Amino acid sequence: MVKTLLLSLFLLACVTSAGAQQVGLITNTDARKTTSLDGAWQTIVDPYESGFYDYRYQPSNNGYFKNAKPKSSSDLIEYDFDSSGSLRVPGDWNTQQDQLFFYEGSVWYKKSFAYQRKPNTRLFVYFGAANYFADVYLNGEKIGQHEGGFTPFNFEITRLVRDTGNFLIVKVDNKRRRDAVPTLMTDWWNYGGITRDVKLIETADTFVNDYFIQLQKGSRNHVTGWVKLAGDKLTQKVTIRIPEAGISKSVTTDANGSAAIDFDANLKLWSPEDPKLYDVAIEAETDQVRDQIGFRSIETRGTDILLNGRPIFLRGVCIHEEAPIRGGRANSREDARTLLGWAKELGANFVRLAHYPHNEYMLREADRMGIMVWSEVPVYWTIQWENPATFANAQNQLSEMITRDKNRAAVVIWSVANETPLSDARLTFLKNLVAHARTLDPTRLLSAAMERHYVNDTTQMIDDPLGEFLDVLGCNEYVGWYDGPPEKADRLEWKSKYEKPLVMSEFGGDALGGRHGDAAARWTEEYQESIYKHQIGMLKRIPFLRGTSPWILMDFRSPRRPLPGIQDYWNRKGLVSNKGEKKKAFYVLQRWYQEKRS
Ligand code: GCB
Repeated sequence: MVKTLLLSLFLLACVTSAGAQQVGLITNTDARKTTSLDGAWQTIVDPYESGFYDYRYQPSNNGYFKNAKPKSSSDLIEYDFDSSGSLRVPGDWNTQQDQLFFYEGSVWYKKSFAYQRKPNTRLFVYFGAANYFADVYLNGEKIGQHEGGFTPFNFEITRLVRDTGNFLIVKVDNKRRRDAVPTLMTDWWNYGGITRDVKLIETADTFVNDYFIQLQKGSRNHVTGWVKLAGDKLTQKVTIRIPEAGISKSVTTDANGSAAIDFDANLKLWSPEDPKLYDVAIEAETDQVRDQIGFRSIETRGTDILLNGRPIFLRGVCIHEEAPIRGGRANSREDARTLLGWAKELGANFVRLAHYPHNEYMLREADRMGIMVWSEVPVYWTIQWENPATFANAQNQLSEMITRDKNRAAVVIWSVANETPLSDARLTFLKNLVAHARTLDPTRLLSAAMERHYVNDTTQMIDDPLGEFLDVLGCNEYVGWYDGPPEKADRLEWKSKYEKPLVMSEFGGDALGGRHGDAAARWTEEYQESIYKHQIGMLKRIPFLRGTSPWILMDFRSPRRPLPGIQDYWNRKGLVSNKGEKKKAFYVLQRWYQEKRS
């Protein structure tokens, strides 16, 4: 009963997650029959949205989504995709065209394709992400819209698709809005565009829409979850097979296409030392999907974090989705390998993927490389806490993040917010997000980067009321950078109202790679190195500290950082520069992580 309720809540979230779609988000898309729509898309930059609104600012029936062509030489059509420019998908527009570097507004994208759909199949168009708001049209008809720049969505196009001459048109708008998530003020680049892969997914008439297969909370040998079919043959036998572990369990889906999964299994557990993944097959009568899934338990006991029942320290680092070396939004498996490879070299067993859900390659690679992940939604700084639409949007982004990544063993923490100022409305908002995350996924730990404050010159207190609802306390602090000199850390004590583990989710300072000088001189590698040395001294004295993720692995672009010659619109807190050079502080942290390992 409880399980059915949880499942219906989950599916409700999926269905509402992408507007008018008939089925929920399709997960594990790599295991499906897909056709990539990546590559060059024709684009029209539309700062006044005149392809969408008429001159009275009413939505037009005849916008650019019609892809109209003049029928005669006297016909007036003021746009033409085919002779306009093009942009690469996946990719942000800012780093593809100089004149779009600071652009915030709408760009229209068009891709033509042919598709011979086989009988008894369904076709969907799937977007890994488009920042921030997408209106999607096929062959001149609107098929849906999506809000939120960092999570996937799909729309069914079975009935609209033709054998030849299809044109898919997407209006992507990255204008910041006060009521959006994130809101107007952030410290990262608002890269616009279709920033992740786009694909057509062909499925059987009735197909495995989604599934959740993980160890039950608190158990190391009991697998629970569910499977959900979409289509019209909803009652079917579905078999879950893990051949390597000799497991084959069959269930029958109910009239809604759902069945609970529940069996004992003797599995080798996933861990950073041995990131074991099993081939798992989900075999319905009409469709089969395969996945690689790891099994591990994650829980807390007092101030400890337990992985597979044993206390663990999260040796981490924060990462933004900034592409190594070339800059722009990261979007490939190779980007993921480079970033996570640096984290490994640092001695990390953990990364905090800030400040929004990263592309799926990151999670897949983390699974393979044995790196635990903290994943979060962009509920950042000054969200409109009292606005129900803002809450619905945040909740939806949380649902889409959990839906996509809930089967990744690497994910150990979902985080609902970053540095949000205390108020009753904020507490209600975040409490509700935490509760929502727990209904979707009862197995992961919940956290947030919270507020903390000084009770006297040398004592930091963690008593943010949000702490009561979290499993792991997260705190950001910038002692040595925004808060006094690096030596200030030497005298600092940390106190917590809660008997819970703390992850110091940010600390650090800026250094321009290659800039050397006195350890007291800002922007030098020596200053940053000094911050890390004093920080580590302080961190060692916090009795309830169970993890650290300093800010940040690599420099990242930010419009808030204009200082010429030093920042040039980059936040320089990276341990690695945007060009890939390791700064001195990298080695300080590496030494500490080596020590913690042995
Ligand atoms: C923070 C924020 C992070 C910023 C960082 C900074 O506290 O969480 O998004 O980039 O400080 O560099 O100021």
